[in-house]
Parts: sequence; C-alpha cells; structure tokens
Amino acid sequence: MELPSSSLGTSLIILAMCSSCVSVSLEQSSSSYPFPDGFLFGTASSSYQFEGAILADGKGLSNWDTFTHGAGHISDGSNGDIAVDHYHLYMEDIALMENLGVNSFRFSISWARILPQGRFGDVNMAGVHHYSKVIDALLATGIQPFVALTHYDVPQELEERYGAWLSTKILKDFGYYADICFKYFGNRVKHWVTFNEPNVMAIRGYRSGIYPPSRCSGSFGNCTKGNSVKEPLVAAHNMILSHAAAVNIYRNVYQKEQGGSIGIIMNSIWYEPYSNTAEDKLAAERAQSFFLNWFLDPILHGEYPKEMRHVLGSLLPSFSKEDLKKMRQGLDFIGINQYTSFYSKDCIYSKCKSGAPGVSPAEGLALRTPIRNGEYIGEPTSVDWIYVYPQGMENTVTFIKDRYNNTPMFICENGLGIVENPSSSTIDFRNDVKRVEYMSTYLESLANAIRKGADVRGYFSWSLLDNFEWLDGYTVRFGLHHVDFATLKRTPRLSADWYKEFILNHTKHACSI
Ligand code: GBH
Repeated sequence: MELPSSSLGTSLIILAMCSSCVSVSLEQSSSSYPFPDGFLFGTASSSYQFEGAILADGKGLSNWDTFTHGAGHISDGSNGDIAVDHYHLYMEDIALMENLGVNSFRFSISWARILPQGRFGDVNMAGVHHYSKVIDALLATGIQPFVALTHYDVPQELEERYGAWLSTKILKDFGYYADICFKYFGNRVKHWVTFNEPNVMAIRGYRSGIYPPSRCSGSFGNCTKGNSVKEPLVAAHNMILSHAAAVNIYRNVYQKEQGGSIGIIMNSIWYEPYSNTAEDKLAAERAQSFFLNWFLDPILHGEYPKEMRHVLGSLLPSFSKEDLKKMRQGLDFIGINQYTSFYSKDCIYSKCKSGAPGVSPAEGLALRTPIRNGEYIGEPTSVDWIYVYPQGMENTVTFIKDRYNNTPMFICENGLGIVENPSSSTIDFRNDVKRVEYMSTYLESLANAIRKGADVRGYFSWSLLDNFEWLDGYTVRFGLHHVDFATLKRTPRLSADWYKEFILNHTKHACSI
C-alpha cells in the first residue's frame, strides 16, 4: 500500500535512519521536526462512547443513558450500554496504545460512575477504583492520562432535580465532583479538562434540541419544551461559571502540590468569509464569536465577545463582580477539536433565507454554508459535516494564538469519520486511505502553525477505536482500529500503522541515544 506523499510522508526514510541510530543534524531536525520536546501524541475517547458497562459496579444513569433509551433518537436505534466495552477491555486497549507508541491518552470520567446521584448521594468508590486502575495501567505503560471531567454526560439525577445546566445549582455539583476527581486522581493526572465542547452541549442540548435534554422552541427544532433563544445562553453561562468553580478548587487546593494544569476543550469550526466584502469578513468573525469566543472570551478576557453583546443585548446573561473575581483564574491551556470548515455569509446587510444554519440573530446572523459558486470549501466526505480543509487547522490555531496571547494549546481531537459500508470486506475496512490522507494533511497544517510560533503541545487523534458516534450510533466509524461490534474484536487499520510511524518520526528523542 502506497502511503500518501507529503513532506511529512517521507517518514519511512527517516524511520530507517533512526533505527540504525544515524544521528540527525540539529538544523535538519528543527525544520523537519516542528513538534516541541515533550509534545503529546495521543488518541482520544470519551466515557459514554467507549465504556459501556451501563450499570456496572454501582454506576448511576447519565442523561445520555436516558436519552438513548428514549425511542427514535439514535439513527440505528442503538445505545451505549455496551459501546466498545472499554470499561472491561481497557488493558487490551492500553496494549493497542502501547503498540501505537502514543505517550498520552485522552479519556473522560463518567460523572455518574463517581457520583450516581451527584452531591445528593455517596461517592461510588467502585467507580473511583476503576479509574484509578486505568490511570495506573496507563502510567505503567508510559502513557500520560489527559482527563476530561465531562464529555456531554451528566448524572440524570441532576437533570431531574433542577434541570442541570439551566440552574446555577450545577456550579456546586460540578465543583464537588471536580474536587473528588482531583483528590483521588490528581497525584497522577497532570492534564485536567473541565468540559469537552461546551459550545456543542449548549447548542445541541438547548437550541436545536437534538442532544439531551432535548430542549428547543419554534423553528429551531422539534421539541416539546425549551427556549432556543435564551436557554443555550443560560446553559453556557452556567458552564462557564462551573469551569471557573472547578479551576478555583484546583488552584486553591491541589495545583501547587500536584503540579498539573487545567483547561477546557472547544469544538472549533474555521469560518472563511464567503466573499471579500467587508460584510462577509465581519460575518466570519461574528460566526467565530458565537461559537468559540462565546466561552473563551469570558474565561480569558472576562466578558462575552462584542459581536454577541451587540446582537443579543440584554438576552446575554451578565457576570456579577463576584463571578468575575472567580473567573480571574482563567485556564492553563486551550483544547481544540478541529475537523471542518465552512463559509460564512453576512445576514445583517443582505437577506438570508430564514431557517438556514446560522442566520437567526440567536446564532449570529451569519449564514453557514460549505458551498460557494457550486464549489465546496474542501472535499466532502461521507460524514455530512466534515469537509477536508486542512488549512482550517493552521488558521484556527493561529486565530486562537493571536486572540488569547499564545496560551498553550492542545489539539484534543482531529480525525475522519467514515460511514459504515455493510458490504465492505476485511481488506476494505483496514484500508482507510482517506483517513491517512486527512490526518497527514491536517498534521502538516498544524506543523505550519507551530513553525510560525504557535504554542501547541499535543495532538490527539479521534479516535483510538470505532465507537458509539452519538446520534449516528454505530454507523459512523472514526477509529484507527476497526471494531467488530458483534464480537468487540479490535483490528488496526492502515491509519494505525501510519500514525505509529508518524509519531516515531516526529518525536525528537526517538533518535537520541
Ligand atoms: C466531537 O464532536 C466529539 O467530541 C466526539 O465525541 C465525537 O465523537 C467526534 O467529535 C466526532 O463526531 O451543529 O452547531 O454543533 C464533534 C461534533 C458535530 C460538532 C457537528 C460540530 C457542527 C456544529 N460536531 N457540529 S453544531
């Protein structure tokens, strides 16, 4: 099998040099090895998508357990009850990682496994013990745990008691939960993440209502309850304050002794202006403010982005003096999930079709479209929201670098989904050439951002394994390893071999003896 050629694809030759211990001159290494010392190369996962073991060892139900068991939400009628059974098979999965040569693993803790009833019940020590074992096994293999406290899932109990993110009561629960995690795991976990993609949680849970708790209104979606204009803003506000609560606990009680860092992970979309007009350029900035800066500006600059303040006015919740004081602790790093890009077209000065993505004031009055004059921004893929636009990686990283003073960044997810083809043979499912091309071009683009000075400290491929892909159930596969969902057998794909080689060739100390 021919690997795609790119400047990063010359890996085989360099690999040969390394294995015979030919030293590489410093000059050469600094241009061809842009990834700094200690760079984390890893794969990513999340509790609901990977673990299964829905009721094992005292776990409580999460909002996603409840949601997937409601009829009609998931395209193939499936759920994460078993998922890829990572809860039981984690040793096997760590062996796969060891073989890949990654030095980090991104996973999330299931809140309902640690606190089945939030702060209204006991700590489930069996759940604590489980994650403790996973962390120890990773470290014993030389793999750093990179741990998120939430990846969309919250205990269902909190949803039922007070509406989870819609209530300020969640701040206390989130802080309580974070404290427990720092206390039990913080001696070994050096990278903490408060939230994975709170922007997606707020939009999909409360505007379109396609994720739990299925809340939306009017033409935004098809829900029985909710308010698509106000609730995403309220939920996001409480997530920002919850982030601050956890960061404060970490800073005040644990960080000095444990010596780790804490950040947040945002989903990112790169928005290119639809045209060169000033209006469309402003539209692209507005789209970014309503998606990314929505969270990062308050956390790092203490206020919502000006575009949101202008368009939303008094709809936007405000931060009290007390809140701002707590928020001053900011974060240590920004996590970025980068997959796709869109065009953004102005809807303030020109008329846009109502109901199209992005056009309502609540979304920023900027039409989001992948097509311009009949041409896609990047190659369409079998996944309807992923267009292959590698330049979006460099642009996103550079944008965040400039706006947030080059805060350390990690690419926490990047990868390509491939829609299940039931007729594909064993050979086919291993041959994910498209994924290799996707990864190599996006990594090349990331390398460019680093060469130009961006402080990026890690890259995590989504994902180690095929897994439960939310609304798409098991029909969209993102794994470097194929999973047979009937037998749970894992098989490395071409992309696993390619990533392994890439890591070897781009890790400086691989050659230093
Ligand atoms: C990530 O989500 C998730 O963190 C991960 O769990 C998931 O498996 C992975 O990517 C692959 O999908 O409709 O306004 O939210 C990314 C999911 C879906 C987020 C498309 C952005 C479009 C914008 N993305 N979505 S919006």
